[in-house]
Amino acid sequence: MSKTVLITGATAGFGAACAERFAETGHRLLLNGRRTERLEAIAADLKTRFGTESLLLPFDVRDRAAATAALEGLPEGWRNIDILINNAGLALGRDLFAEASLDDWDTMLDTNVKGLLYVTKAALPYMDRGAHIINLGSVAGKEVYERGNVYCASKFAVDALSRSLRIDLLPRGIKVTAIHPGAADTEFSLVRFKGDADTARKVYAGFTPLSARDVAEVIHYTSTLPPHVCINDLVLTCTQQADAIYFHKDS
Ligand code: NDP
Ligand code: 8X3
Repeated sequence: MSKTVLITGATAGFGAACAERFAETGHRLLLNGRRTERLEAIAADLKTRFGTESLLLPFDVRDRAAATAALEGLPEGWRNIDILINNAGLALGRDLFAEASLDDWDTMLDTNVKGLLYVTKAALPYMDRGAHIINLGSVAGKEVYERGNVYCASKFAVDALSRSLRIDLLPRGIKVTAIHPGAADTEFSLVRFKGDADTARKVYAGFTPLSARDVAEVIHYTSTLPPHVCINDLVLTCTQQADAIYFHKDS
């Protein structure tokens, strides 16, 4: 059965890969991100390849009013969301606490935590029994690492919110899954290191990281289980990574 899937941060990385994966399996898409041209290109490509119906919701998840207006403004026929993938997020900087930028901290907390809250609150009126919320946490939300400070805190918050949302939504029969990937080669490090491609590339040197597609496959899998089965919490890493800190790199 075709479902309606709302994906935040669908212009790149896991979000774009999820758009493709859910399109391949016949679902229709509500695509969010700030870069509208990318959303348009992705929707056009998926339409051509899979006949996918997409509706674009280009807003900044940090903007509470915009999130609410976008969901309240859903046209007739789109006002029922089966799957919400709260994926939009970022790290900015990898600095010791004393040296880190307050602006970076604000952006990470506003996007990764408050953005997720705003979108979820705005989407819930359109989610019925059997719907599914999938939040992107991180291994950085399971263990902290040096210079991870506020990014880790934001992902620990995603972990806590996923667990507490699951409890609060039990009576409504809405599933909540938190997915916690390890290192994955997307635009994540380019964003984190503010366009420094050399530093970004070095993050993935000496091991084979997850790809966006790997993560999208797992996210998609969690959405295919019978109505009475929910994967609550799932950590996935590449085989050369054990947790947020330990890697076995090629010599
Ligand atoms: P990318 O940088 O490749 O993609 C991030 C996406 O988030 C983009 O589509 C971007 O779109 C969107 N986004 C960022 N800020 C906003 C905003 N304010 N409003 C709306 N959309 C926004 O990163 P990934 O795909 O790797 O990351 C996706 C999620 O997975 C993030 O939450 C990240 O923290 C998490 N994660 C990533 C890991 C990794 O190693 N890559 C590992 C574990 C978790 P646009 O710029 O167009 O708005
Ligand atoms: C992204 C993975 O290890 O860079 O959440 O924090 S890590």
